[in-house]
Amino acid sequence: MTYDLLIKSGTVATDVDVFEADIGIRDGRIVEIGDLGSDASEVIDATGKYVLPGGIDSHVHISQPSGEGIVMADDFESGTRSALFGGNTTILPFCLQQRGQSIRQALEWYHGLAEGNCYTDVKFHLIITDPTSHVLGQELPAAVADGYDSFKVFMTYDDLRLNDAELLATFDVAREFGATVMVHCENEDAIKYLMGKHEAAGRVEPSAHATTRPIAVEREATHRAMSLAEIVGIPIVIVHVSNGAALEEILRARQRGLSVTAETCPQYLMLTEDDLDAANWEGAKYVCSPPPRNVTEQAACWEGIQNGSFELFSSDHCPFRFDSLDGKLNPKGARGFRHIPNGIPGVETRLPILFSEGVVKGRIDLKRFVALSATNHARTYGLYPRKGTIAIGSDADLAIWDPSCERTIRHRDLHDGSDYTPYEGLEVTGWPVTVVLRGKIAVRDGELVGRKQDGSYLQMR
Ligand code: DUC
Ligand code: ZN
Ligand code: ZN
Repeated sequence: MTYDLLIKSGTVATDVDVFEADIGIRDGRIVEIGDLGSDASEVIDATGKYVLPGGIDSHVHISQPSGEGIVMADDFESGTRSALFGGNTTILPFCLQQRGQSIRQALEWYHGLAEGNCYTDVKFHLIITDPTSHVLGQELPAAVADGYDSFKVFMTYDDLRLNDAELLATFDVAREFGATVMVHCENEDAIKYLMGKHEAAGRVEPSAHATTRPIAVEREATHRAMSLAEIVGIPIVIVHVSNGAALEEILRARQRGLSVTAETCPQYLMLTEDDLDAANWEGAKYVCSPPPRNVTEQAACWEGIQNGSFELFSSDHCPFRFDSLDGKLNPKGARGFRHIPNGIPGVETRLPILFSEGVVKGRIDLKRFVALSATNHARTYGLYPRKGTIAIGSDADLAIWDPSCERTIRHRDLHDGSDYTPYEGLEVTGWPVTVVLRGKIAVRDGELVGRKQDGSYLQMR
């Protein structure tokens, strides 16, 4: 047989081209693209379907320690299974260095969780919370040399945040050893000030989460993070941008010559702060940081998606259960917005939402969809051209989309470990019905055929 797997007669898209073709796969790689006959061990008829690069979600939280008594709803098994059903073949979750912990300890623990439990390929980002001189001088350079070459730093959360001196020092290591830095931009002192005011006024309900983290909190921190990057002389990734003012800061920094990659997420296109007002404390379901804004900011984020200001569209999947003591409704028995764990599920719905709201509604074309969903993630985090495109020699990571499939999003049909979706009842058109991971069918016509041992850790160096 010429091919192990042949995908016939689909509409193939990359970030630069859309064309009708067959794709021939051997030994997990794409070996030919064109009019390829039928000499294959297995043939998938993709007539009327789109054949796209498997999605890469470069912002996913799985099994991340989240404070005493609070537990993330997904481990690697459920998180990667959910990702797979949403048309993804690679995810990039975060390995958190807890304060006092060495980077190696954090990596060993996280690899132990992932090993043998992944339906998709994975590669870790580090979260640096304790940049001691030993960490900066020895541990981080060694980790980068071993291929852990992207890390996230936080400007908010007491147990995660770095101060400006620590940001500068961490950026400097990234510059020297060639790592990519992602920044969560919110001004913690301003948030604390507003929390104090709210609580003094008796405002403790979920909607106070949004009003204690207004746009200025994010805009100021975005400006500061980029200024510090400019001073050190490094490119920077600003993650989960929620509004037009922060995006304007990014555009201005780019005009000054700084290399800034910008990411936004489904919640900033589809949710608003009004969702946090839902009755019976259900507003907690939408608590994430930065918080959802309003329809004007949604429009600004759409514009950034349409004109290419955003290179990355990620889920920021950070799942907690709603009705659970270790989750959002009554965390550890406590009530009050400051106790609600921040983050929402979305790894499975990211691409169907972008496809339906973006491609089907005519806001973006298929090429931009591919760029935002896969190619730009691979380029930003060093996976391209092995991942993120359809080309000879690339891994055969493919999502076959039925562009006319109509579905109503219901949590009961999803595959994550949470007990709700923020998008319950949303009607979408288009769904990834078949997913291929390195030449192996993992989801066939909506049915799981892959195994949790099939995903690999992507060791790129
Ligand atoms: N930041 C994230 O990146 N994800 C969820 C929560 C948060 O604050
Ligand atoms: Zn963040
Ligand atoms: Zn996140």
